[in-house]
Amino acid sequence: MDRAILIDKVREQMPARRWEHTQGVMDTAVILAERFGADPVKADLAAILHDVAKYWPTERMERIIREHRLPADLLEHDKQLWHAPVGAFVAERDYGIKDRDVLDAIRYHTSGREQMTLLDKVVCLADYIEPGRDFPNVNNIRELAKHSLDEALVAGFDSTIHFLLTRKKRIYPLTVLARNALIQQMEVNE
Ligand code: DGI
Ligand code: FE
Ligand code: FE
Repeated sequence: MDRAILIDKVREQMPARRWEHTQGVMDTAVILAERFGADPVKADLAAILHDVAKYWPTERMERIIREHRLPADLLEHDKQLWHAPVGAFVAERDYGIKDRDVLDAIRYHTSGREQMTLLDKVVCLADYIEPGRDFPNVNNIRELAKHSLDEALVAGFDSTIHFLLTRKKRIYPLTVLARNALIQQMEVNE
């Protein structure tokens, strides 16, 4: 699918402010890809689609998770997690995306995963720090992102985990695995 057509279709799936966020993620993901050596074309494509299912009704996401056997443990955790794996499914089925790297970057952009690829990290971090984002510590994460992808991403997961802890919410296991693996990598690289 032509990029301009893809953009028009994805844009129709969300309110204007979410599209602005998506544009911020596209710009940031390309900058981070160039900075840290990921493929900027794949980063752009994953960013365009990353929140495609964000505004789908819960029931519609739940049906896809059940009927297409996406990880069942999602249903036991925060619904905010669902749009990422559902988005990857939709990107493949409805938007013709075949590239496994791009699909995985969409799939894991919220939770992270244990062995994140460079592209996964770039898209996940871009989602945290795009210019429209405003949450406690976002400026610190933006500073870290100038020199270390891993340090910035750990700080991003830390802020999410902190947010979940203060609200007495469960933490999805992949997020814990993602954070542990990043810290282990950083220790090895010291
Ligand atoms: O879709 P966005 O708003 O752009 O951002 P996102 O895809 O990173 O979604 C983040 C939301 O997911 C945020 O409100 C926190 C929520 N969430 C709930 N449980 C978990 C979680 N995020 C992670 N990483 N891990 C969880 O266990
Ligand atoms: Fe998202
Ligand atoms: Fe997002």
